[in-house]
Amino acid sequence: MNISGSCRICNADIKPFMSFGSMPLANAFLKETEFSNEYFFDLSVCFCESCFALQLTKQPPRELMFHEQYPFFTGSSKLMTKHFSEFSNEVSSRYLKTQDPFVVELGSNDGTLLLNFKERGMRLLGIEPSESVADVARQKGIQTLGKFFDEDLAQQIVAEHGQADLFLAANVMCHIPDLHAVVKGAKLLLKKSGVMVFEDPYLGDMLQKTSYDQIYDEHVYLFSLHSIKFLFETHGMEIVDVEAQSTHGGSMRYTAAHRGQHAVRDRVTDLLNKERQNAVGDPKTYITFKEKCECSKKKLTEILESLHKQGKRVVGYAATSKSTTVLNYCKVQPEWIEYISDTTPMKQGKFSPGVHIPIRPYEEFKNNPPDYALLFGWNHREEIMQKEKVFTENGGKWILYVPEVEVL
Ligand code: DWN
Repeated sequence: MNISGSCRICNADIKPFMSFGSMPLANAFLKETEFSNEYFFDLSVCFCESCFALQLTKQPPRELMFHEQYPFFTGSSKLMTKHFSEFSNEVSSRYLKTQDPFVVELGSNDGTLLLNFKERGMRLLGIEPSESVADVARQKGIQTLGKFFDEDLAQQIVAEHGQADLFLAANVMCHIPDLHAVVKGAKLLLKKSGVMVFEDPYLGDMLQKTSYDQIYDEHVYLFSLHSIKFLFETHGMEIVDVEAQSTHGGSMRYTAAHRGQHAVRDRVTDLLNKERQNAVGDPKTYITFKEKCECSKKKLTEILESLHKQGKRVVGYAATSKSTTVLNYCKVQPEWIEYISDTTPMKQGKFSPGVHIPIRPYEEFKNNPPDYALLFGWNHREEIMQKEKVFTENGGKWILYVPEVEVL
């Protein structure tokens, strides 16, 4: 833990404050024949006291994480699909008032968000390097470039399509180590009146809920508004609006614009003040966070071990990326969890990264319910609890670990 480096956003010196140990890639679900070649890296996090960004000490190469086998499809959650429909309504009425607007999305995944703009007949373009999900978007008629975004790509897009009115990114910015290249690209891409609207899991929520499972290979950052403000101001842009979202366990939606082109909403200053009041920039906050993670780990493993000894059937619910951090950090024993139920065909029949718990279709959970379900998809709690009313009414129990470890 004595490695040090520079903050990727503001270049200040940073040092790791917490190690999660050796970790596989969160979405590298694998077959039994692949166990011996599994990729592991040391997952540790640093906090930048200067711009208030939490970040990974090291991130694996992006081509190992985002490729033609990438198994996360945005459309797998009904509530997220609804969220993106509402998102499109809000930004359209607020920012797309010109004739023939052009909308570009960074990390457009399976096209769930862009489809809403397509239905309004707007010009649009997706940018998505993971071919598995990009292909699904193309099947919906959404033109998608299978590339990583930077200044060069921004220039190519402008040359071919003209400048954009709206540049979107949902749960994408926190995955990109070189954000300066993205913001330089956004500046080129956007018209003078254009805006970039993006949302990502919010550092303040992660600290408050001890949702340490937001930390994994793909999430190179957990942002505060302070860090995002610094980033955009470095490139002559500014943050003009922020809005808290309940999605993905607590996210923040940021709106960035060319400096001086849009009024800055009061809630930007309000959130900056709140972050200072909540000591988001205080190193002591991160020592407390680390202690809370260790406590959560201890409580969860005690429950799982005890249920195993009692012969209870425990099944994981949703093979989320986040579950990889929980299972490996908590050193969960594969025999404690019978399998993980998941609705994504690409994950089914494979094993969870690192711990190697089988992933099975949701129908198994439904047809032969276990005694306990360990809710790895806690961020979809409302949707899942609604769907699993019968399981709960029949005495099925839920194990939760965010914000507290508890059995319901
Ligand atoms: O940032 C990211 C977010 C947006 O999405 C990525 N790095 C990857 C991914 O994270 P995740 O895998 O933790 O996302 P979710 O949305 O919490 O989990 C999705 C998984 O949960 C899918 O495999 C489908 C599964 N699921 C399920 O089996 N039953 C989801 C729901 C709602 C369900 O009812």
